[in-house]
Order: sequence, then C-alpha cells, then structure tokens
Amino acid sequence: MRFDYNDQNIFAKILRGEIPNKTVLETEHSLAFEDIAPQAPVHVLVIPKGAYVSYDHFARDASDAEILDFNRMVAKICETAGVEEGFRAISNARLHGVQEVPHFHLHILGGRPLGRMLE
Ligand code: IU
Repeated sequence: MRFDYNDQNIFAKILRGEIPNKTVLETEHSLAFEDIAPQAPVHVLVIPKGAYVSYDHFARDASDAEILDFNRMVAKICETAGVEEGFRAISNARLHGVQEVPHFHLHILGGRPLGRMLE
C-alpha cells in the first residue's frame, strides 16, 4: 500500500500552529485536542505529530517511540477526560471508512451511553 500524505490537511495545519485547537494533552510525538463538532460529552481526537494518513499507515510505518507515545496518550486521556464509565475509540480510514481528514486520528468518545454500534 502506498500512502500519500497531503500536508494541506486541517490537522497538519493545527500541528504547524496555523489553526488554533483546544489542546487536551501534548507530548513529543502526539497531540490530543477536542473535536470541533463533538458527538458526545467527551470527544477527543488523538493524533501523531508524524505525517501518517491513516491507522494502518501509522501502525506500519511509525517508530516504536511514536507508537508507544501515542498509545500512552490514549491511556492518559481515558484516565483523565471523564470516560471512567466507558468509551469508544474509532478511527475512520479512507473512502469506505468515511475519513474526512487525511491525517490519522483516533476519536475517543464517552461521557454518556453510546448505544450499540455493531450487531
Ligand atoms: P473523520 O474520522 O476524518 O471522519 O473525522 C474528522 C473529525 O475531525 C470530525 O469529527 C470533525 O468534527 C473533526 N474536525 C475538527 O475537530 N476540527 C476541524 O477543524 C475539522 C474537523 I475540518
């Protein structure tokens, strides 16, 4: 699979500081910020700072340090963002996944019962 990263996407602009965001956590390799159109009381997006298009791109090509940093950030969000009662972590990819922003991001949703997603 070839992944072509377009650095004009909105999250790339956020990472370059060209567009403001509501940061929840930031580390060397990762950033967590509030989704601009929350689908639940808690709706945080966790992104790597590296140029990865989608989850599979990140999982294949990111360094161990980036992957560890990202996952530890997810753990921290789940501990501190108000999802003690449970959460859903989703990453949409490409056309069938209806991915709107082509920079890998993990949605963390919670703060209310989310209902069944898959039957
Ligand atoms: P998707 O997984 O790529 O389909 O979702 C993109 C998300 O990015 C979506 O939930 C938007 O509300 C969110 N978002 C944002 O937080 N800030 C922005 O400036 C834009 C989209 I554009």
